[in-house]
Amino acid sequence: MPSLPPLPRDTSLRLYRQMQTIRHCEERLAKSHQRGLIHGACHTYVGQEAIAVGVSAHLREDDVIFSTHRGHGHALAKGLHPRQLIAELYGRETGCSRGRGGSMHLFAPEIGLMGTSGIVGPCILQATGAGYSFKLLRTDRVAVAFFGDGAVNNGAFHEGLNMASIWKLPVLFICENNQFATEVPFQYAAGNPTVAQRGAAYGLPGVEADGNDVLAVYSAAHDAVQRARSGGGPALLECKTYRTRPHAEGMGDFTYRPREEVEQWKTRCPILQFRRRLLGEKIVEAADLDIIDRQVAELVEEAHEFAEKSPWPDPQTATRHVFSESHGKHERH
Ligand SMILES: Cc1ncc(C[n+]2csc(CCOP(=O)(O)OP(=O)(O)O)c2C)c(N)n1
Ligand SMILES: [Mg+2]
Repeated sequence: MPSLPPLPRDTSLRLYRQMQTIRHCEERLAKSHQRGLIHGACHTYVGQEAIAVGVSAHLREDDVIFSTHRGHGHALAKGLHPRQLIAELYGRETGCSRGRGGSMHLFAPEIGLMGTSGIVGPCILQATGAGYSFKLLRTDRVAVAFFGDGAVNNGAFHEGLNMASIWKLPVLFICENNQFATEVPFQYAAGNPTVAQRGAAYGLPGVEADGNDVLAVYSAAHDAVQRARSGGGPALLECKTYRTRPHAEGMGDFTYRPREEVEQWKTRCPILQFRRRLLGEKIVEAADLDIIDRQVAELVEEAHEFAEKSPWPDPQTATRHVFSESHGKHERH
């Protein structure tokens, strides 16, 4: 297992703040969904925050991530401001995709957020393609695909991992195994329900981490990112976790899993666990964390107010920023 020295206090506080920011945004968005403020679907990342945060802590702004339908946490961890996230879900001009995309089309290429997506699987191939371009350009940039357990029996998983392996591409494949694809248990859907073991089938390292422990994810991702950046090739990281809200807001939850199971997982909340650990090891005082909690609550409330007051996109511009408008060298002859 990878072993890292204890984290500096500042890094610990940053991880805590980022997880709280994701949680507060998601809880705010869940309420807004009930009020009809959100246009389109809303799949929250509640319970899975440690994964996006633990991985993104090792990424530079010029590294890229490709995400899923459950992508708010990835976007925030890569550096998207809560204002830009919330405004996008409310369909406003100030959103990161200028209100045209919503939850499943969050784009901010200037910070390496290459898109969330409603289609399960392609992010694996897109990240492989980005890794290929980084290798051709002789950079030390890294590409990351975040995807769920529902994507690993999709052909894209086989094709992407195999190609990244034979060409030693700088790609991280992060499987967020929350144990369900919508309402289908992964135990039922997979002949081999241990995703990490599948790395061996493609000749790349497959590592399993506790996805509710931000330090375990941080440590595993540290090794995988360093390896990819220095030319050592791709890695597969399986983060075992659980989503504690329904698949998407507005959906029912207890026809396919027992209420007690959900309640049990709530006690393993990644934020609460990290808080207990920081206090138990006397790395911080409770007052330090309480200040962060208050600051995050204010930040997210302000972002919500900003989004609600923001203008709608001008209907005259509906087709702008949808297709590439660049001409010249891309033009067909
Ligand atoms: C190619 C494709 N097939 C099916 C769907 C319908 N669909 C939407 S979400 C989902 C489940 C995804 O589960 P998982 O990948 O485990 O992600 P999670 O929702 O658990 O985060 C499915 C099957 C889709 N969006 N795309
Ligand atoms: Mg899943």
